[in-house]
Amino acid sequence: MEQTFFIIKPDGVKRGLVGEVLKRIEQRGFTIEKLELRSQLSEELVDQHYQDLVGQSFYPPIREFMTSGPVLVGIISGPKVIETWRTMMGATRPEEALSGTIRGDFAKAAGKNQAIQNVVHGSDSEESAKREIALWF
Ligand code: DAT
Ligand code: MG
Repeated sequence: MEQTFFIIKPDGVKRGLVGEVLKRIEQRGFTIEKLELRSQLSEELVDQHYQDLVGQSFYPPIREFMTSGPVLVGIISGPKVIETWRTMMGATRPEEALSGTIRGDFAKAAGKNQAIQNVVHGSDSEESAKREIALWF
């Protein structure tokens, strides 16, 4: 069965959206295979997770945001879960995320030079799902 890796980011945990996000995963019929609260991420782990973005000028605020508070991380499984979870999350930029998606319903637009705080993460391909699951668990 296909698996993907997800994060409820610091904004999602701080704003009390854990139940809402998990409810949507369960409602959709996906199986929660692993679920862990990580109270403080290291900068090293965040940098490895976002290895493709580390060199970007906008990356330092992302690192700061991801280490700013507890996150919930997990693995979910089901048919086509990688693509379906991405659809359920919605577009990266809150202002572009459609209503009905997690980001479209909950993510707040970021100010200039602020990290985009968009509640959730999900692996974007089979290859990243494998890499991220191995990195985090
Ligand atoms: P996604 O999280 O939708 O997979 P991504 O992998 O391109 O998007 O980027 C990871 C996170 O980094 C994203 O959720 C928000 C932040 N981010 C991406 N591009 C950004 C930008 N141009 N400015 C600020 N933050 C950005
Ligand atoms: Mg991504």
